[in-house]
Amino acid sequence: MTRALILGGTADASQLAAEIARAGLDAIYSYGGRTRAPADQPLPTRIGGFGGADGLAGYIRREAITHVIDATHPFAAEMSRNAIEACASTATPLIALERAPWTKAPGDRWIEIADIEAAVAALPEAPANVFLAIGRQHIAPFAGKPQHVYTLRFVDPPEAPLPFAAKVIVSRGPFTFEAELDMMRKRDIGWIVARNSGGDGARAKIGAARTLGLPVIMISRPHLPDRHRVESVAEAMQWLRHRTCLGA
Ligand code: 3Y8
Ligand code: NAP
Repeated sequence: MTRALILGGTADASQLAAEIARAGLDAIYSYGGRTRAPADQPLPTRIGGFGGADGLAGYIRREAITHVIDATHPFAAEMSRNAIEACASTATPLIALERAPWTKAPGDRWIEIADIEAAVAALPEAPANVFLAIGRQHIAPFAGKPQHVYTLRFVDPPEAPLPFAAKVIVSRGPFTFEAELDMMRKRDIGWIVARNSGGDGARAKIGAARTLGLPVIMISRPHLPDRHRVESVAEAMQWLRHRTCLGA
């Protein structure tokens, strides 16, 4: 009997949940509990951590999960590593639904770097208007360059004082090209810091930066151990159906 666990939290995961619900397959959708009011899903939903890889393995056993689909974000590396470990220890089939990274297009002014610390170093010394489009969790290192005027974008209003003076836009996305262009022009943004998340939900800022000729400090994805990986919801559904038919 198939019972899939979707590790969600992305637009792709939401689309997958809709397909699975339409197919009438038994599945549970899981959020990490990062936002106050995550989008509703057409599947039974759980919110919050599992308690590390061991906690996830215990959950898989207790809930008689037969398949795990890691549809988390490419930067949700800890969750993905835990899923690899837990599925190995419980011999549970695992697939990752992970969109392709964005690739540079003609006109893009990208400075590609490996991590947040390198992103701070890549910013100029001369004061600039900087748009940090990297959420809430990893902004503290930018306090090292307080000379800039920072614009942040959070899903929820900040609950704690910010590590440096900044203007905060509260918006959950997805974002449109026109709105990104308008925001960057109005705030006279000179630099953008982004993660190479891929997908369509956050792509608009990359196109707006290209149109405005702005430099983008692009943080590359964390490396993950090898796992079966697909880039489309259709492929993930095919995998699930195929394994379900085989009763695996
Ligand atoms: C809680 C679920 C959907 C899903 C929408 C996608 C698109 C919009 C773009 C910018 C970049 C950022 C951030 C972003 C995008 C989609 C997608 C995507 C980037 C929600 C969601 C959850 C989260 C968690 C949140 C992080 C934050 C990252 C904001 C829901 C809306 C910056 C990633 O306050 C916090 O703690 C927020 C944490 C992880 C990164 C960070 O470190 O701050 N996403 N985002 C999920 C959970 O609890 O399991 O609330 O409904 C999902 C989406 N965010 O169904 O349409 O699929 O990528 N999310 C980044 O790209 O760097 C915004 O502003 O330009
Ligand atoms: P992370 O750093 O990889 O994970 C940290 C811990 O959060 C995990 O070890 C796990 O806790 C818990 N967790 C994460 N995702 C979970 C899920 N879907 N269900 C249950 N527990 C989860 O994760 P993150 O980068 O903070 O991302 C959190 C969520 O936001 C994910 O659903 C992700 O898809 C979504 N998201 C993240 C980004 C991003 O930029 N990182 C962007 C868009 C959406 P335990 O160890 O206790 O199990």
